[in-house]
Amino acid sequence: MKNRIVLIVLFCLLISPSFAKDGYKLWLDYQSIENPNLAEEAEKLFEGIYFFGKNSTYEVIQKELELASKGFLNQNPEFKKLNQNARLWIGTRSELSQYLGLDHQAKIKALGEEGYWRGPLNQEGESLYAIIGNTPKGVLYGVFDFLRSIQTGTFDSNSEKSDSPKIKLRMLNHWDNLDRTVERGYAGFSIWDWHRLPGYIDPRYIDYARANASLGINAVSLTNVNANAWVLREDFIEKVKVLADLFRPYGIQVFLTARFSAPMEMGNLETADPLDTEVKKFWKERVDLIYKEIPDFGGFLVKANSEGQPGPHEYGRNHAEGANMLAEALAPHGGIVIWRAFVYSHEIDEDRHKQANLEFEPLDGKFMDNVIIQVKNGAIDFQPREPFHPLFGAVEETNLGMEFQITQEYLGQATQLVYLSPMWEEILQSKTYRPSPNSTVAEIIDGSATDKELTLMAGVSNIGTDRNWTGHLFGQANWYAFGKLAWDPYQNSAEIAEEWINLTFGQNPETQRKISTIMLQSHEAAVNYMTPLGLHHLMGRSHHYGPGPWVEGGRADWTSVYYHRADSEGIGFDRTESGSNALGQYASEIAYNWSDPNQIPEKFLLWFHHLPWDFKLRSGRTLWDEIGLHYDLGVKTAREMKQQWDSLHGLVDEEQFSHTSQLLAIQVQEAEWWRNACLLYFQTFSNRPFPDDIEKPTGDLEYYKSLRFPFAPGIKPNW
Ligand code: GCW
Repeated sequence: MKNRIVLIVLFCLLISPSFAKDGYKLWLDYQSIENPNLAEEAEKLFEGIYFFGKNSTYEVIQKELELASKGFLNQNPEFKKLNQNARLWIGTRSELSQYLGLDHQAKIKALGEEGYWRGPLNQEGESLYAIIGNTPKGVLYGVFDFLRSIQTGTFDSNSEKSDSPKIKLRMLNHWDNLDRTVERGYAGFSIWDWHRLPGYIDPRYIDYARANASLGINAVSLTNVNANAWVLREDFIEKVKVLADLFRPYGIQVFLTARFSAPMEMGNLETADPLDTEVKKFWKERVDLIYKEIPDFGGFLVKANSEGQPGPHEYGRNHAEGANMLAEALAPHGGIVIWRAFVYSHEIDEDRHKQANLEFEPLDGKFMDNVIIQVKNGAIDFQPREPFHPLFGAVEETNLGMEFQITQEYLGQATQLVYLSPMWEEILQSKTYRPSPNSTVAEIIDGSATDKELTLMAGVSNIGTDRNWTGHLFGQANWYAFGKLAWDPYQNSAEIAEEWINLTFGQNPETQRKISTIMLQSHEAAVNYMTPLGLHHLMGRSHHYGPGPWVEGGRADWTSVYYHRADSEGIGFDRTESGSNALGQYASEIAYNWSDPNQIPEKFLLWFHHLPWDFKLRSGRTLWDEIGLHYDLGVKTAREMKQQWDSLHGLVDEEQFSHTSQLLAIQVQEAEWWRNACLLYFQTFSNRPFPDDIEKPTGDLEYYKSLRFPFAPGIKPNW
C-alpha cells in the first residue's frame, strides 16, 4: 500500500507541468524549437559560431547565445575558428570588410552606430549566416533580433533584414528612492539594492540589462525625479559605478536625477542660484567626480519647480538658466541635461494645462544644445486618455523628448490588465500641424520634422522586485511595447502585441488570437469605465487608485471637482476661448476644429468643453445617456476580457493562467466600482434617470465615498 502511494505521488510529479512559468524570464524564455526544419537550421548555426573580434559586448553576446542554444536545442553552442566550418559569423562591418562587397558595406554603414544587418553571405560556395553592425552594440541588437526570430518561428536563413533605431535615447526612468521604495511603483521594491552595493551584485541587474538591450533600450535614469541629493555623494557614486560597469557591455548608459538644491544640502552653500559662481563650481566638481568613476555617464534628469521640488525660480531665474548651468558642467564630458516640462504649482491661478507652454515657449532658443526638454505625453498627467501635449510643435529651436508612463499610476496599477501601446500610438500618430502641415508627434520626437539630433523617448518604469518584475504579468507587455516604440515610434500596437504574445505564450493560434483580442481592447475599456468622453483625473486623491470624483480636499489644490466641473447644468472643462483657452496653445487648425463641440473627436469632448447634460452627441443620444453607456460598455468589456481569458484554461501555463485569471476578476470588480461610484455621483448633478439599455449602477454612494487607501503601494501614507 505504502509503495503504491509513493508510486502515485511520483507519477503525479512526473505528469504535472514541471516548468511552471513565474514570469522571471520575461520575453527571453528560449523554449525548445518545435518546428524540426527550424531546429535543424538553428543547430547548424549554433554549432559553428565565429566572432570577428573580442570585447565586452561580444562576451555578453556569447553568454546570450549559450542560454539560447541550451533553451532552443538543449545543447551548448560551439564557438569555432573561422576555418573550422564556422557558419554563424558575428562582427562589425570593419571587422568583416574583406568579406563584404562595397555596396554591402555602404548599405550597412548607412544604418548608423546602432543599426545592424543580418542575412546570408556566400563565401567560396559556402553559405553562411552573418550578423553585422557598425559597432559591437549594433551587433548586439542584431543578435537579439536574430534570437527573437527563432523564438517566434519566423527565422529564414535565406532572407536578410536590416534595422536601426529612429530615436537616439531610448530610456527608462526609475522613480526609485534610495530607501528602495518606488514612487508609483506597484511591483515590489526597487531592484537597486543600494545597501549591498557596491560589494554585492544581484543577478537581476544582468537580467534587467539583457531585457532592455533585447529591446534596444540604451539609457536608464536610476533614481526618482523627486530627487535625493545623497545619490551624488562619493559613496553612492561608487555604487552607481558598479551598475554603470555592468550595463556598459549591454549598450546602456546611466543617468541620475539631480536635486537642484544639492549645493545647499551637500555643499554647505547658502544658495543654489544657478548664476552664482560657487554654485557653478559645486556642480562642475561633482560632475568631474562622477566622470572620473563613470566615463560614459549620461547626465542628469531634473524635475525643478514642480510639485514642491526646488529649482531656479526660487532665485528669480528661469528654466533655461537652471538647465544651462548644469549643461555647462556636463558638456566637456559629452553629458546632457534632461529637463522636465512637467511643471505646475499648487496655486490655482491658471489652468494647469497651460503652465508648461507658458513657461517654456518664451525660452525657445535659449537652451544649450546638450539640453533636452522631456515632455509628458499630455498636459495634465498621464491620464487614461489625454490629447497630445501642446508643447509638441510649439517650439522650434528646443530639443523635445517624450515621457510616457509605463507604470500604471492612473491605469489600474498592478491589478489591471491594460495594454498601453494603443494609447502611446494614438499620441505618436497625432497630427500637430506644426512645424509643417503634416507633422505628427512621432516626427517631432524622432527629429525628422525638426532636424534635431538629440532625440529621446523616456518611459517611467514599472519594474520592481516582484518575481515577474512588473507585478501584473501583462505589465511586461507594456515594458516590451515601450522599448519597441522607442526604437521605432511608427510601429503598430497590434503587431507588437502579437510578437510579445508569441514570445510569452507560444505559437498556438487560438491562444494568440484570444490574448491579442483581450490586449487590444483593454485600454479603451479602462478609459470607458474610468474617464470616458474626455473626463479626467477622477481618481481618488493622492493614491490615484479607484474612483474619487467627489474629492474636494481641504486646501486650494487640484482636485477631481476642479477637473470635471459637474453642476446641475452640465459637465466638463471649458478650455475654449470662453474658458481657459488652453486650446489656443495648439496649432490653429486644432484650435479651430476642437473649439466646436460638434467637430472635436468625442473622446476629447469634456476635456475641452463644458456642456449641458442634454447636449446631443453624434449618436443622437444625450450627453448624460452617453456617459452612462460608456461606463456600462467599459464594465462589459472587462467581463468579456475575463471570460475570454478563462477559456484559455489548459492552453496556457497554469501559473500564468491563474495569476491573470485572479487579477482579471479583481479588474471586473474595480470596473464595476468605477462605474457605480462615478454614475451615482454624477447623477446627483444631472438629476436624470439612467438610460434603459444599461445595467444600472449598484451600491451606496456614501459607502464609496468612505473608502480610504492609506497604504496603497507607491505612495507615502498620507496621515
Ligand atoms: O503623476 C505625478 C505623480 C507623482 C510624480 C509626478 C511627476 C514623481 O503623481 O508621483 O512624481 O507626477 O511626474 O513628477
